[in-house]
Amino acid sequence: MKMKAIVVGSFLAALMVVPVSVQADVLNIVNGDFETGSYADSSFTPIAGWTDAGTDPGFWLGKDNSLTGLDAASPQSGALYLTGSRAVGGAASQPVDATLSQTINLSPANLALVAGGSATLNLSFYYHDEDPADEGTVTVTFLDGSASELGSISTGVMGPGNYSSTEWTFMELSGAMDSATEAVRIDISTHRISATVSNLQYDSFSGSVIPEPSSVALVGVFGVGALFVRRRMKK
Ligand SMILES: [Ca+2]
Ligand SMILES: [Ca+2]
Repeated sequence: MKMKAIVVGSFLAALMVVPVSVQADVLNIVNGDFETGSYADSSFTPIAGWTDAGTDPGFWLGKDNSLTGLDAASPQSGALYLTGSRAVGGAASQPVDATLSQTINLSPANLALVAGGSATLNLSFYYHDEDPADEGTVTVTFLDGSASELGSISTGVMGPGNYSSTEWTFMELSGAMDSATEAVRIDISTHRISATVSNLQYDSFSGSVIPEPSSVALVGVFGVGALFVRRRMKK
């Protein structure tokens, strides 16, 4: 008797939780913490989930500052971080500018939110840079069903002047999404002002799509979500 009551209660609780997951859904970033792979893997190995479109690798999986004192002493999460420091891979040279990208298709729940015309993308990550000669930028570009660019949001240039130098700094990027958005592309960039090693580190990327701005819009969005899911299930 008691067991049955608990099961029924759990089922009701689950029903009540469902709308919450539709209201805000995570962005399915692959390997956002850079834990898939091995130390010293380069962006040409490649690094799982991420693509380097350059002609030479510009990124590696690093773990400490034993090779150059200017890199992060330890990962912000887990055992590895993303670094622009070629010393990790033993490379003789590296590009002045490098960009590592990942395109993420929105989940059905996120597509429904976006189609409702009131969705905001939130992206967060950690950044480390204590070399004044190196700069980083993270940009998120919104793409429609044909991969055409609808708009973008960017951190702008991040440099040692923007945060405490030897610590990992939490960075957040947020912006309204075009209602035609079906995918987003994250571009992680490094730029070197001088010298030959890009001493920049990134770790722990995560993102979500949240309904904005009003709770009135939220109800409408959930209605669209329910319709969308039903249509997909019929296919
Ligand atoms: Ca990590
Ligand atoms: Ca440097």
